[in-house]
Amino acid sequence: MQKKWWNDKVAYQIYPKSFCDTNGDGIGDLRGVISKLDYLKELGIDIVWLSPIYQSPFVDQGYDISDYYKIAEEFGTMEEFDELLAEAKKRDMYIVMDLVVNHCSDKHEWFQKALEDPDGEYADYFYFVKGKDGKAPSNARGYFGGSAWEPVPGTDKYYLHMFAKEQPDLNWENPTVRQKIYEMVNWWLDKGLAGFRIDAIINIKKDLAFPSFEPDGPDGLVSGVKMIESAQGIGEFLEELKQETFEKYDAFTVGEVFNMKEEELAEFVGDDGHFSTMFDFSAHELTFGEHGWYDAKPIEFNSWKDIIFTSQKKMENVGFLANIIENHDEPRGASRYLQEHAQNDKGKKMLATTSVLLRGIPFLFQGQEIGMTNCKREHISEYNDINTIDQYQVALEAGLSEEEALKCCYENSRDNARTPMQWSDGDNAGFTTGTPWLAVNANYKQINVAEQENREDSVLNYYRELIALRKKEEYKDTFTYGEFVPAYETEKDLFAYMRVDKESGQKILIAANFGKEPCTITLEDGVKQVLLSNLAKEEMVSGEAVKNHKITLESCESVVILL
Ligand code: TEU
Ligand code: CA
Repeated sequence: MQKKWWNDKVAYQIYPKSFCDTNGDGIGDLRGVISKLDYLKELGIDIVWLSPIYQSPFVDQGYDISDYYKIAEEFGTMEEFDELLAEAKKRDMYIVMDLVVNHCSDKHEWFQKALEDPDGEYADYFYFVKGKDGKAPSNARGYFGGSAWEPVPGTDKYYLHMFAKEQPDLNWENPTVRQKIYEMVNWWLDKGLAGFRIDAIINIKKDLAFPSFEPDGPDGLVSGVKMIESAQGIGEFLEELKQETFEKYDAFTVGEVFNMKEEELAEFVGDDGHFSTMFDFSAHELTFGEHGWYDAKPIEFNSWKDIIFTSQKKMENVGFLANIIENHDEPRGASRYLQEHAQNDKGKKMLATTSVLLRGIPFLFQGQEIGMTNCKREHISEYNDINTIDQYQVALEAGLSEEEALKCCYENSRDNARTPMQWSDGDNAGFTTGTPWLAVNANYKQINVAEQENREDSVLNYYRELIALRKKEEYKDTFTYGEFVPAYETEKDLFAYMRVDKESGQKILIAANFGKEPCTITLEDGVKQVLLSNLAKEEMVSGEAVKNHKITLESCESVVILL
């Protein structure tokens, strides 16, 4: 495997709208991001990914872009963005933007022109397709519910939208569209951007026959994913995109890829892959309900561990995945992956340890470093997310009570991660002096940066130590390139693996007890040092505990040991 500049980096996702508001309008902004760069630097972050900051009507929180060349005025100005780039550079940090090019906003000039002249040039920027027997071309359902087709007013045509109807899909089959996208990507890279996180990219290749399938719900529709899965040849688009843009700049790219065909792994993220890396969503996919959030499955420890181990192993000679426990589309990792007995600081540190030291690029999501959790709401009207509103309806239609449907949202809503960042125990968690666009999580009095900043045993300080350990000169190669070797696999409730550097022979064991009962393991001969311990018990830190080559991990205890 070829070594690349980003291999040993640690990344952090900012959801700008909820990160830090500096002008009191209740919306996070670029000034806010700039003001927190030192905080991120101290945490050990190299790469900062910003969720979309382009001009947008915000129907889907900026994932509906109306002008790719403008900064949303809610967030600030292009000058401020340039300042952010410069400030990041000063600190040896890299800014990565979100690239949303499967679709744009219906308010984008291209779409407006297409509507004006549905037989003209711009109609071909989108999928304007004739209906069948007065109905939509197919029974595909959009990700946010309802038909993926919307009538084009005054015609017998429909336009395709995999997401909301305000997010028309761009026609990648049209070479002019592709050229315009490449131009735009290069324009941003020319500014000094380090790369992109690439949104919903698997959707860009459609099955142009637009077949209908057996319905999978009472609405008579079928998940749009079916149509995407029956499409062939996405690789050509992705290769062209890479060659025309990223490759010329040695940019870092991370794909948001669902439903990839297993045999395409190397094509996607191998040495000459379409992307530098892509997110490992395998754990998250475990909970996918067959019909929606209402039949989502709870996380079961062993399958969770297995699936992470499996994806670690399959990547071994291929490349790197980007490891996450949460993002802006997911519930909070601490609420999702930790059982009740572990939903505390110990558990959060343990989860951090197992995740950050995996092979791959760690991506933290804002607030993860202080252990932010899911957010309880009393009524569906307190949610903002378009997906949540739809899934609530789906749950009701499936016969759930309002209370039950609300519980599904509590467990799955994308708004769980989108509540404002908890900076302090002051008004609105120190996020804004105004009214936040989305209410803060009531637990900000207990969970906030200010409180954790100076408390030695806080989750925040643990994350700092953990990331520093990963980057420490002596261990960096092992944590970056070292092999992933499962350990103590028969110990129930134990999440343990070794990172092994084949060249130097360095071996580091990571072991975490997710269970309620203590767990004793025998260590190999030649234990050298305890590098990190989440409980910081005296005998563990001093190395006394490992002397006999046997250690007992109590519930929620994790250790990192140099062997
Ligand atoms: O998400 C794409 C996507 O597939 C998600 O909608 C996912 O299916 C869903 O969240 C289930 O967990 C990306 C963005 O991350 C998301 O925020 C956008 O809403 C979406 O694309 C459309 O741009
Ligand atoms: Ca603001």
